[in-house]
Amino acid sequence: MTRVVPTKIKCVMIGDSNVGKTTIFQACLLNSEQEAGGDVCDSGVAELTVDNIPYEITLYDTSGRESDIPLISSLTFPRTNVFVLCYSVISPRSLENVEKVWLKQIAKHRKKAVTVLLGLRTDQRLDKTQNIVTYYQAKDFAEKHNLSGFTECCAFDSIRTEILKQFIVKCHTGKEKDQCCIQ
Ligand SMILES: Nc1nc2c(ncn2[C@@H]2O[C@H](COP(=O)(O)OP(=O)(O)OP(=O)(O)O)[C@@H](O)[C@H]2O)c(=O)[nH]1
Ligand SMILES: [Mg+2]
Repeated sequence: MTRVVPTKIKCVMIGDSNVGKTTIFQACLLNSEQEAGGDVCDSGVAELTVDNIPYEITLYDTSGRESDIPLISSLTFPRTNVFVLCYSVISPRSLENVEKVWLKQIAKHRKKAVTVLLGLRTDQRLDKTQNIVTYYQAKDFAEKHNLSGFTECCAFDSIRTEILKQFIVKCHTGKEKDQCCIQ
């Protein structure tokens, strides 16, 4: 039997420091090898099947320090298929910075890539009423900026982590992209 060659997707996670990028990156790659790429980025490959088609997502976790942006963009942005713009749902400022900092970098370096919004640390929103980003605030943000998708995740929820990987594939293939791929 011939083995179907997986479709490869390069996916780079960017966003402010402390929003949870490394934690979700490690959760997505729980049973895979990870490569340390120096101070500013690490990478690893996640394999999965969606609609009977095999995919290989090479995930890049990057530093959230603004001073590292030139290095991150030159090392990781070329040939990126999907950018995951990460913010923390307990930090409205980190969502503001998606607009002020991170979207501008994509516009500057790789305008045509698929760009999706990912809210992290959702378990920590449960007991709070102030200083949070709600699901609908972020959904509106994603629509306003014409992003290809939006979802939320807690890194310690293995089901949500699996859904996140499928979501990345679906946004890449555009299958659920009438306007926005929302989950
Ligand atoms: N409760 C909870 N804590 C989380 C979650 N994700 C991350 N954290 C915590 O948030 C803190 C920051 O997470 P990191 O993954 O290091 O954040 P980062 O975005 O990689 O930060 P930089 O590498 O500085 O850019 C850590 O203390 C994590 O344990 C989550 O889903 N739930
Ligand atoms: Mg990190």
